[in-house]
Amino acid sequence: METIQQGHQDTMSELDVVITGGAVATIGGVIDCDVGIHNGSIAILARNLGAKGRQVIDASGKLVLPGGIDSHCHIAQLSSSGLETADDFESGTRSAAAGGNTCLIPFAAQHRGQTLRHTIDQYHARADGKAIIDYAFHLIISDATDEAIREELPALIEEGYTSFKIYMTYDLLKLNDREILNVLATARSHGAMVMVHAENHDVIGWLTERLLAAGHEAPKYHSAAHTEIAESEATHRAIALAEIVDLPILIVHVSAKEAINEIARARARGLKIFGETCPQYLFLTAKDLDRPGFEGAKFMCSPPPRDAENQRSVWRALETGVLEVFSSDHAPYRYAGTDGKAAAGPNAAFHKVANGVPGLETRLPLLFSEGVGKGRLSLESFVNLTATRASKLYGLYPRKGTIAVGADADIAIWDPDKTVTIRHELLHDNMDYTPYEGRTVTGWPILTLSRGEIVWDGEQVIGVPGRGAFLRCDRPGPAASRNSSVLERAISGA
Ligand code: DUC
Ligand code: ZN
Ligand code: ZN
Repeated sequence: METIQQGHQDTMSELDVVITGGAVATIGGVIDCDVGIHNGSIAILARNLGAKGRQVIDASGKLVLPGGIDSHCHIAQLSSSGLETADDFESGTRSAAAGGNTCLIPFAAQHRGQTLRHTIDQYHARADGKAIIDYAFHLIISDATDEAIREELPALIEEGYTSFKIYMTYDLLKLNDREILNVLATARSHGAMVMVHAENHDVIGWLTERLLAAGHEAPKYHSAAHTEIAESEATHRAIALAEIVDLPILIVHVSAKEAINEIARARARGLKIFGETCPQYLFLTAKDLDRPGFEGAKFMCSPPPRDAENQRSVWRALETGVLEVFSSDHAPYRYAGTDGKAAAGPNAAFHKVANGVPGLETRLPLLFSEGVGKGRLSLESFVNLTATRASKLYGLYPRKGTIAVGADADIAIWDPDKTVTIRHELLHDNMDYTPYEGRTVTGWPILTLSRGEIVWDGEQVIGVPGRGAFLRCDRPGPAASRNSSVLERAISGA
């Protein structure tokens, strides 16, 4: 995209960068104005600022949006089964920047036997010097020891790790209900947001055993094993546990109608339950897992893509606000080679195949094209779902996720008319496929600025690895309890 360098001879310059002529998505709505940037922050929103900028970016006919925040992605993560994701902090943030993102919140994943402090140190070492855009961390808690819950978590929350994910399934990650209650109680006392992977472990295990005994090993049986009833049951239980403790929680990667109904019912009863979904539940179905041979493994993730009716339910939940966050759940395991989907063999049984699909770079264009382009979502909803809401839920607002004076100048300029047929060769990750190969979308981010610096110019990622900064998160306001737990009511006799 063309920018004009005005040079230092202009003594009237007081802004480092001015974006002129675009339609700007501000907190007050979409308005035609210029954006003035100074020292990496948004300094002014006004008309006719062009003459004041050392660098002027002409965004006429374009949309000027907050950069995306991808608040659920797995980067440089060692899975519990020992596989490392294909993307590290360099390739992951490169791909994200080219997809219009300016902030990632990946996971620092604890393995059993590790302290949380060791986990955090490990992930900082993986990110240091590599990231092109800014990042924070959610913790994954898989070993809920007394020490981790009573001592480490409070200290880490204080230091800016104010959200964590817990799992109700996966052999080496799952917490039992009592452990979940312990985590929720600590989150409540110290003001953190808990994200829950809600699937019933024993249901999945029981179905898997029987499917395998009947000789059903192909990728498509992953969908059958991860039945949507396992998801809705666990969603219901997670909400019940959160209600007992009196803590808002966020259910991640919601895939199906019944789980959505659980969230909607809880909210109708006045509980603060937040929900997230991902592109795979809008744009893929169980039929994709039934492609010939092992190809279906490319579409395996948990929960799995469902059917057209569930897709419609997920769309409706985004339109009506029942689901408020749209993330990628980027979990990149390559299709070819021995370090990804085929690590247990080229035709491994479904329960041995790494779960996850890539999506850092395609998340925003897919939702823009099918959501904003087809009139399902307003531009304001799109921005909320892909940036603003996550910044609020995870304690980064108002620094991130909004175009407002004082916020970081994290901005994506979109050409709403640019048509792109997604091909993996166009993307910037370290994967060897995209599940969206061949899909045509309209609307694409043509320039990404991170704290006022161009990191993606529409053709190349020019941000230098290491410029991305680690962000300490505040205690998220939406995680505040209602001060009425079952325990407190019992003790006070209320
Ligand atoms: N499911 C998860 O819970 N995490 C990573 C990828 C996936 O499919
Ligand atoms: Zn998960
Ligand atoms: Zn995930």
